[in-house]
Amino acid sequence: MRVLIYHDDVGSWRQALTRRLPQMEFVVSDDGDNAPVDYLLAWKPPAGLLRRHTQLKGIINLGAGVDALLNNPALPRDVPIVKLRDAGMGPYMVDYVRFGVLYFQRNFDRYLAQEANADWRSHPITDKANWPVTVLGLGAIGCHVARALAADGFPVHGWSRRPKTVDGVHCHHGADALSTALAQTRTLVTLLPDTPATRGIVNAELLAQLPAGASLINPGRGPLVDVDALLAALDTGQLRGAMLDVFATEPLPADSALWTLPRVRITPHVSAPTPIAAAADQVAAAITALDAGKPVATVDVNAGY
Ligand code: OXD
Repeated sequence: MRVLIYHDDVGSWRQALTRRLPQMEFVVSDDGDNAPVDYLLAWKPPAGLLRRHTQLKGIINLGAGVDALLNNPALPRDVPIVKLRDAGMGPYMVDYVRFGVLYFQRNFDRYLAQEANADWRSHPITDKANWPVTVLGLGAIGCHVARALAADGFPVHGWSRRPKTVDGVHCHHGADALSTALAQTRTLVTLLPDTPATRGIVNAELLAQLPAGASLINPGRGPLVDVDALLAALDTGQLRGAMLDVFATEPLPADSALWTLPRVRITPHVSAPTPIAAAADQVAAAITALDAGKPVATVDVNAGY
């Protein structure tokens, strides 16, 4: 069986997978060989590569978000797609979000601004118990984050499209319940997939439902946030600050207004890289199951995740 890998770090993936599945032949896209392959393991493959391989039995997305793959015009519609589910990304995401929540809850944003004026004022600490955090999106990574923050002592609300139960988390679902969660949020964390239903979900209407002075952390997907609405909410103080890791256009263009705002922290899509060792175990299990015709959780192409 031949498996084609397409990834920036193709060498590490090939090594990790060959060690796990020595009976399979792993080829990389620059081998210059267009012989048919059975499976494609890829992160953001170009359309040309998908067009060349017409006999795929399965595609494994080497990341959690499938938006780029599903938006690829050459994606075959009848091939099962498996995506990474947490696969070691959850703990990285917890670190990123926990840092962001503490950044606002412990007033680091204010102290950072004060440094410029040698301003030694202190601010009272709001207890974690009085700092509700809402996580939009309870997929594998959203659940991991929600559980960890709840264990830290924050009241955590989780919101998803369909009903979910997560230990220690107040779970809400459906459009009507979103307002209930938002109304009591000090920090909003967006970990939804980028789908037609979620694009621009963080808009003026949503931001207006947060208590004044709330904060936003978006390590999910850039298109979830309507940037004009975000800028307006920062301007009026409705939002105290934002920590953003992902953007509709990446790299974030140098002329984006977001770079100029002291109350916005920007990181270059680094919140939760895929740890190859943990992910390779999941990928190896998925190809083995697919090839044996065993049930594997696949992406719902219509739902977009
Ligand atoms: C992912 C990502 O989806 O890194 O895995 O953005």
